[in-house]
Amino acid sequence: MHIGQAPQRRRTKTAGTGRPGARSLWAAACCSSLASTASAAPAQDALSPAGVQASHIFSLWTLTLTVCSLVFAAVLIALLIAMTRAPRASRDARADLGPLEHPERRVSRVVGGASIVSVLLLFGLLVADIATDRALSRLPVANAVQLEMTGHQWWWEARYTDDTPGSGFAVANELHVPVGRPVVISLKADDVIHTFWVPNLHGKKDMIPGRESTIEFRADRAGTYRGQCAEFCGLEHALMAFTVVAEPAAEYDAWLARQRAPAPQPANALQARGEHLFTTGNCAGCHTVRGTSAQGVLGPDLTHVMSRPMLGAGTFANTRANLESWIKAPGSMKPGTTMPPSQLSAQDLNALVAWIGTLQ
Ligand code: HEC
Ligand SMILES: [Cu+2]
Repeated sequence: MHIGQAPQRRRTKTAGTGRPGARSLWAAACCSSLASTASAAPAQDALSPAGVQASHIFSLWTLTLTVCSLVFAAVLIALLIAMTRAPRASRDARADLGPLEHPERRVSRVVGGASIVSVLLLFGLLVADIATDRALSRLPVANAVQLEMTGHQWWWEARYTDDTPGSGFAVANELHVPVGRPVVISLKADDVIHTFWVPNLHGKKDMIPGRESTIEFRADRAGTYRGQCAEFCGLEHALMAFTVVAEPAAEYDAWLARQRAPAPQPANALQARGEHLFTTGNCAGCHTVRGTSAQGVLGPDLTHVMSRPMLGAGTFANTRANLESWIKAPGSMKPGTTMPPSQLSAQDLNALVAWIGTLQ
């Protein structure tokens, strides 16, 4: 609406000011930000911390920004004073080099004082930096949710490793965590270096092949937060996102129970045909569906694939049409993916998607 009005305004204005253009830009920015709050897009914003770790980082950022802005303003003011203090009388007048020829006491005092203040401020920032690092490493992790996350080109595998043997399970591209409880994730990489980053919850942590590192955070505010791989990892690096759903303990427990359960049995002949195609076709070589004979590990676990709103690591919405296009030609939606296209007939594809649709 605002965007539509802008050209009209432009016509009534005299040309050459450049302001209407700027105004319509603002209107566009405003509309798009309204639109993004209206849809339930997951948050991805380091400046809106939803957990204690992100708050520590946010405080350090605010302090650094404040100190640096004040110093910047002070330098500009000093510059303005210097420029206006002793203007030349005319173009031909000799420059006033008085203070340089006979060093003024006051000038050396001001310069010396400013140097000391700079050193103190920089030292203060260093102390704040170290204090933040210590605070980040001191998150109490008793009773933490433990999981393992592996970065693959270009998707995320997460394993909920429970103390009850046999009740662990894998999910892809979507974590659920309980609000108020610490989460400890051990990070690995399968192929190249990836970086785990959920700006609302914590800073970045590299995932390096052959090495294991951990990240600890706690979500204190319920919500859905977007994570993004933050280390260039190849062609589809930009399409390697995931979400963290932070929810109250009861909802988290219900989610755990649903994810632990194996896939349901096919309820009709069409679905049974779909399952047969999946477990006897190449799909089973790469994907696991617990409760069937499919036990591949090269691709995401699909046992409860329909419980995820997005597929392909945040690339496309989980709709029937997208699922069909993906299975037919994954490379057209995410060029470079290792999942191969399939030559299924329309009936077979229909059966396959009918069965996948039951994997809630
Ligand atoms: C060579 C291994 C391989 C084969 C064979 C394969 N896939 Fe995949 N599949 C993958 C990989 C890898 C991904 C993750 C792609 C990404 O997000 O970048 C994937 C993703 C998917 C997804 C989206 C899952 C999600 O949560 O994002 C579905 C659904 C899927 N495959 C179904 C199938 C079906 C059905 C078949 C058989 C017709 C099949 N796949 C065959 C490797 C494979
Ligand atoms: Cu990556």
